[in-house]
Amino acid sequence: MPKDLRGFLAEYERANPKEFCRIKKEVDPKYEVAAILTKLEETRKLPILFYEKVKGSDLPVVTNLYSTKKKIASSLGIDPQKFRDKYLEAVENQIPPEIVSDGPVMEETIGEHDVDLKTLPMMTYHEGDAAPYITAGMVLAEDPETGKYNASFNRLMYKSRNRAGIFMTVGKHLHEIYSRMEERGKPLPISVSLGNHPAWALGALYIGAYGDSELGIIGGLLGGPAEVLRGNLTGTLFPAAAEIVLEGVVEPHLREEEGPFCEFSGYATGKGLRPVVTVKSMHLRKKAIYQDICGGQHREHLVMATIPMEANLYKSVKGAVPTLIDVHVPAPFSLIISIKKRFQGQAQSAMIAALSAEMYLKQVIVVDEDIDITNLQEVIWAVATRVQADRDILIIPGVRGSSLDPSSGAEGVMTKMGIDATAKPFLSSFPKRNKVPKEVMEGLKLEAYVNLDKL
Ligand SMILES: Cc1cc2nc3c(=O)[nH]c(=O)nc-3n(C[C@H](O)[C@H](O)[C@H](O)COP(=O)(O)O)c2cc1C
Ligand SMILES: [Mn+2]
Repeated sequence: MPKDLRGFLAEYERANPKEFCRIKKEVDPKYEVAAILTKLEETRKLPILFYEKVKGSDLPVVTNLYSTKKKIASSLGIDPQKFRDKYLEAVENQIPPEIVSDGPVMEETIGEHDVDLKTLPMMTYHEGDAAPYITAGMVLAEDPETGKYNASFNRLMYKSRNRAGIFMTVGKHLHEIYSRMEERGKPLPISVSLGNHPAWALGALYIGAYGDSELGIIGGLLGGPAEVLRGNLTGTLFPAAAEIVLEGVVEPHLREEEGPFCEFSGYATGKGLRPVVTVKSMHLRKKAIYQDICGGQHREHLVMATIPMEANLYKSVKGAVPTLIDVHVPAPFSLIISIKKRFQGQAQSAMIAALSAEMYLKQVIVVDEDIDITNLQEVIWAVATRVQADRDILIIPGVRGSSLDPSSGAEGVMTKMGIDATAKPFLSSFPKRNKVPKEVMEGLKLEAYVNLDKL
């Protein structure tokens, strides 16, 4: 199994030529890349897109890489059905990273005075975007107390040659590390890497406790240590086989306008005063490939974020309700849980466990085991026929959530909601669902009564 992005791309293109689209015609990074993806999604086609020529940059661009579970699963050599097992196995069997002394990303280095973000094919996706953005950058940063590294994705807004605004959700781990450095009055060194093997993205999107090691999970997913280099300018770690790495620092007590940016929530989130990254150097592989993740509500963002989120939430809710059946994230900030309710109060235990495990969650619906949680019509039917609002809705005001929800208060303080859509008191004592007897359904041949070809 290849352990870097270009190895994976070559293998995927060979095995699935119809799902890999090379585009030779020059494309404009302003709006055109988003327009092409939007139109393709309308036709339900989701190939990996490889743009050989992007206006204004020498670097080719790969995008839509995580648009289907199949693509990500094949990068790990597993069946898409096995994601949850594989992910939780990696969380349980972490492999610590290995610091190596050299790696492909060191093939070219551009120093502090020459570095220019404009050489990267940063994209502008939607009318509401404040500037070109880097969206597929994975940030590594070290906690000043424990020395542990955190990995996360954070959007970067182009400001000038060597400066970019960074969006760190208040309450998430990178923001906590930055706050700890800021309390000490020190700049936070970070690395931003683009173009990693998909296992890095799955690991970075882990939503565990502060201090849990995403790098260890990446190792678990890769089946061997994540290889990292220590930057000699900033002292921070970065992936040795990334396509592109930016080393930089985030200055303390400095805030500038960042945003708006059209987000996965479906909205351009308002401007905020946010920290700024000063880029100190750029490392690149020869013929580096720039990775892009189209901003907004596109398949890629939703698919890649949902895999680790569902695995993590499954684990957390299972800890509270042993008879958990399944979890499903159908839309931003939303979760549906099915349980086999044995005791009163278990739907509430499930929703509290889920809301505590993932800060971004805002609404949770709990249903019984007879409901297909991937079928939203069935879920809404359960809400319509098993819920009394004054009895079954849990409302928790004043909780931290995502500031990307435009209905939230200042920087993401919001009211969270759980809906207990299980039958009361139990499914077994609830009116029976309409059902023709099983033996009749199985024994009856429709063709004996109806000529289907004529209908
Ligand atoms: C493409 C993509 C872009 C993201 N951009 C941001 C961002 O700009 N800011 C942010 O706080 N989280 C962003 N996230 C979500 C975080 O990366 C994610 O919540 C991660 O688990 C946070 O890491 P942590 O749990 O260590 O805090 C993004 C996720 C994806 C998939
Ligand atoms: Mn973390």
